Amino acid sequence: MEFKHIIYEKAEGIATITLNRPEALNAFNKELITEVLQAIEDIKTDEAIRVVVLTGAGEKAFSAGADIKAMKGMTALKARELSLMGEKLCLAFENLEKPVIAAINGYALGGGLEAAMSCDLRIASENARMGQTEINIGLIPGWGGTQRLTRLIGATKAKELIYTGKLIDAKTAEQLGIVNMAVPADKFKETVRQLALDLAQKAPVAIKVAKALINKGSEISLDAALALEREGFGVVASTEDLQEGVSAFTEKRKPTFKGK
Ligand code: DAK
Repeated sequence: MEFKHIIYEKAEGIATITLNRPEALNAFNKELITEVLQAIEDIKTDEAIRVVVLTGAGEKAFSAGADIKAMKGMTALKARELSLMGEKLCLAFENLEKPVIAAINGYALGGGLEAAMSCDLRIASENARMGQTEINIGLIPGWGGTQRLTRLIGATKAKELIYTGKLIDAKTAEQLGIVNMAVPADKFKETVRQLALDLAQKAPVAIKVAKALINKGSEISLDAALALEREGFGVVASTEDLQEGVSAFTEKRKPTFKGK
């Protein structure tokens, strides 16, 4: 596949999507979003891919958000199109039946943070800076930030970040629960790689079902969510991978899961 605005690589069961507009701090324009969506379509059908890493090119940014320059003089119809594309992008990561790690290597601002929050796990380099900065240009988060940030960290802190538009560092993001881990810059790439390799070895059906249950469960009553968990548990319990896991445990060896 030929791409201009992303770098798309596949190795060892891991697909890496690198947002590649470093001259604009990897800001999302229409072309960039389109290419990410194309890569996700490929990931969906490639059974060898078990885990996805999303990151930014260059030393400075994961993504500085939606392309502010492209907004100048934008018609209502174009703005609507951009809004829909951003929504689609975030939902594509959220609904992908494989785990997605956002490797936040620098600024993750506005739509950049919203994209990261639609991933399953977030690892930040200690030099990363994050914020819902839309308020500074007279906007509000438009790709799910008011909802996903609030669900991650609660209304009190979400309001503080969204109303002030301030940037926070990676350690603060870790304390708030926006990222799973803040890692020293020199250990960042290796930490992301090891996590991705670890997830790539896990049973794919179990991860897929767990992801769906966690994502959907927060939107419904506990009773209904527990019923879904029971059904999901039944599905996972019927896989060949469970039998492999049990055999490997008994035989004191590492399991090899096939996603069946
Ligand atoms: N868009 C376009 N270009 C950007 C950009 C962005 N979001 N952020 C940075 N750049 C560009 C800069 O313009 C500059 O390009 P040149 O001027 O050299 O051509 C280059 O990247 C390097 O940036 P700086 O020179 O500014 O670098 P600094 O280190 O000095 O500052 C910074 C880094 C991240 C603090 C600063 O660049 C900055 O504040 N950037 C803006 C970050 C931001 O506010 N992001 C949130 C964007 S709002 C919508 C739907 C959704 C959204 C909007 C509309 N519709 C439906 C219409 C979502 C909005 C957002 O995400």
